[in-house]
Amino acid sequence: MKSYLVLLSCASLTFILLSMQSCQPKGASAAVSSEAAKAVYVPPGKYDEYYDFVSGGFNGQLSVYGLPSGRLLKILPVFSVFPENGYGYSEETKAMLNSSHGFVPWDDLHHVSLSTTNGEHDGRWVFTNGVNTPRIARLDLANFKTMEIIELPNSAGNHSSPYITENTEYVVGSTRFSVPIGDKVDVPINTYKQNFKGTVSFVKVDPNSGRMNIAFQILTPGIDFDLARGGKNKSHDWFFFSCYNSERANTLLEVNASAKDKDFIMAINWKKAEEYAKAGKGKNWPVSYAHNIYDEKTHTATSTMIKEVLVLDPKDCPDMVYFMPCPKSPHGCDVDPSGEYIVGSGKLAAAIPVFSFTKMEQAIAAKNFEGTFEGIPVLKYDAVLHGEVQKPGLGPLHTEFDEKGNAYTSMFVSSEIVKWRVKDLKILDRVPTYYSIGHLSVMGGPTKKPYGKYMVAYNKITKDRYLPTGPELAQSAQLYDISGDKMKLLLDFPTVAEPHYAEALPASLIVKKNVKIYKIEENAHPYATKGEGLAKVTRNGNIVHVYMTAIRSHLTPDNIEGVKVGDSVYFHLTNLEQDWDVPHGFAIKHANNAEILIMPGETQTLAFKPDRPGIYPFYCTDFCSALHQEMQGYLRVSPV
Ligand code: CUK
Ligand code: CUA
Repeated sequence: MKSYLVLLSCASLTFILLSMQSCQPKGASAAVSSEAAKAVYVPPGKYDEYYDFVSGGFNGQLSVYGLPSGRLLKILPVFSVFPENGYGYSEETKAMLNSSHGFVPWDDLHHVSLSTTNGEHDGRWVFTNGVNTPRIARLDLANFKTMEIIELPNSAGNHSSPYITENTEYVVGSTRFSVPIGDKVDVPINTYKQNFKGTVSFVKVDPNSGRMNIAFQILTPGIDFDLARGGKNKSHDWFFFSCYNSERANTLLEVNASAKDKDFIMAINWKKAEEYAKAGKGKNWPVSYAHNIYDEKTHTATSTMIKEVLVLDPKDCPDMVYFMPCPKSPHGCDVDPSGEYIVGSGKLAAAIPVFSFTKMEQAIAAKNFEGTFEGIPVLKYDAVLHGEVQKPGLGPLHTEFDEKGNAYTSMFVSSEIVKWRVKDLKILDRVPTYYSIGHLSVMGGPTKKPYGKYMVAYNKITKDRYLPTGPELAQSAQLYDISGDKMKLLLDFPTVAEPHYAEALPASLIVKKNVKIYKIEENAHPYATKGEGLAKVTRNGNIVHVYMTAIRSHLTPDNIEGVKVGDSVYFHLTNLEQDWDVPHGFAIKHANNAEILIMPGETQTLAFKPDRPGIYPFYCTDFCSALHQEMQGYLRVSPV
């Protein structure tokens, strides 16, 4: 009888989901005020106010937009190879995509975290997560480059990541797909409940260099971790994670993982975890994971394989992990600017629960538990609840905050954003999104001091918003003005692949730090050629190194002979320019590879193994001057 009811409610939920998707709010040309165009217009030659870093989802990249114009400025490769600049193709960048499973040139990038100091944006780094091969990347906002990628062992489906603590002490990773970990990995799938587990990784970030290393992992029961946020102010020492599938189903999750009324928000006291790690409460597990670092002096990435990781088991570490019951399959888990309120968003719940950090501390002190789950104390729902936002809409997902004490929650199923007041949980306004919004992003929304002003909806479904482009439509974002009482739609702009999440920051935080060129005299690449007169070709066995230079408007050397079929030829191209915005590119006919793009002062290498005799033209691929077409040359390949 019970399971029949469950099936019934799931069937009706599926019905709601399907019917909502087939009858989105009507009127693609919905109300936009005549002021909207003015509000988003950035005159030619003027800059946008905000940089917006938008995840590319299944394209594994990060795109950079200007706001409020919605202009696409750049695509930054992170977890995927990128022919535009040779990322993952050049000899220097291949190591960035190395993993314990070898070269993995794709991932699913969902989330973005901008580094903060004392809870406010500092404009230094952006962290992103790779979901599929669990990884975390760090990009530097001075050069807009992926500088570091660290793989997370003992995990699968790194979804609630790369969220950060207030001072960027840590960036976290987690396990969405529980898997057998440790030494027993080949087990029947139906032994999920006994054998499947996960970890939460706390990756320490060096405050000066930004370098990451996994400080410790915390063993978690076999439930699915979805999203997370670090505490602020009084909750500074804590991290909160949403988790679903506390049923621990391993099949038909849409039925079996939604059986229970409540799942959990997991609260971790990371300060305490640090102490336990220091006190030797953890165990070093033998594992293998890659740590890839790009060095800006040598313009080269190196990959190191690390062989163990420190794991803390909550069983050995009391008062470190707690569960707060949260209705029903929570997705979003967000902390307000004060650090007092934690918002869990049950996708299937009728209300939005808001938890109080103060009450949580009191409940912990009073041991006000309703029981334990896998040995971890479960606090009483009523004891930790600040209150519920009633009848917010259908399918609450994510919440962000403005500077005036308001919260904004995305509603996937009813395709809208609901604005409510944190203090009294009163709903103040609602506005449709086109269509089926996932995340939303308020300017500075995850920080201690939100800027407000604009909010962007990142939508899962586009339907009729743009000119159709075949069966595959562009994904879509929408910009809203949130400066007044009512939210106002200003602009639609298409995004690059699926924009799960994004975070924006004032352009003024970055512009000053922006690297313009690399000084040629500081180039420490082992094959750098620091002047045209130094260009040369060397041979060692069947390895040929071409030390080549590029400067408007010639490549040196431009006639290369003496290469034989089967040789491994390395073109090390140094761009001798010392002017801003004069890259040169390089490609050679038939190379089973991409081009490379070399910034002023930089050296990059394209490897080529000719398989037949002939004359192979090469040329500069980036239009660099009136004589760009003249930047070309020939490689002669002779029979052995
Ligand atoms: S998300 Cu990854 S499924 Cu709501 Cu952060 Cu889109
Ligand atoms: Cu150099 Cu085109």
